[in-house]
Amino acid sequence: MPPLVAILMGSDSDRPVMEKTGAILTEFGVEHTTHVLSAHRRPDALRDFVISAEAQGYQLFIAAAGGAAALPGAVKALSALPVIGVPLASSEIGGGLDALYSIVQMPPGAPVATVAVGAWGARNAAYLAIEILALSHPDIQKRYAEHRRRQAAGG
Ligand code: RP5
Repeated sequence: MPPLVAILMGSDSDRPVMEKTGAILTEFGVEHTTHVLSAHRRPDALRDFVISAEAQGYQLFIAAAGGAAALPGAVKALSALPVIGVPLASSEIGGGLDALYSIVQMPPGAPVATVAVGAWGARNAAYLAIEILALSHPDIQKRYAEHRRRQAAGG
């Protein structure tokens, strides 16, 4: 089965936080790939990947960046697939507020579903992706429903 989710990040330095996203997708059997593609430093490589992603079978992007976090918005500008944005606390101001504001304040018509800053957001990006994909993938829906049952039972 081709990968459904592309996890993008602006720098290799984002990887330790974003490994949590991949681990949760793996736990739920969601095929995914991970790419370091900076909107600022590698715009051409980012564009090439994003505009060909849907034809390759991808259904959703998770894009993480810190500082002047252009990546999630740049991905949205190039694709109609859903984009989940993860703000990271990389710069020396704001503890990630800079990235949060950059990602969450997309103009109407270009949505990026923005999650919490850092590790919580990295994890919730995976869960949100799973919930979206579960709408059209019965196998993912089944695994997620079982997880929710365990969670409700206190497991
Ligand atoms: C952003 O700048 C990246 O997403 C990263 O969070 C931050 C710092 O990048 P490096 O200088 O560590 O490569 O674009």
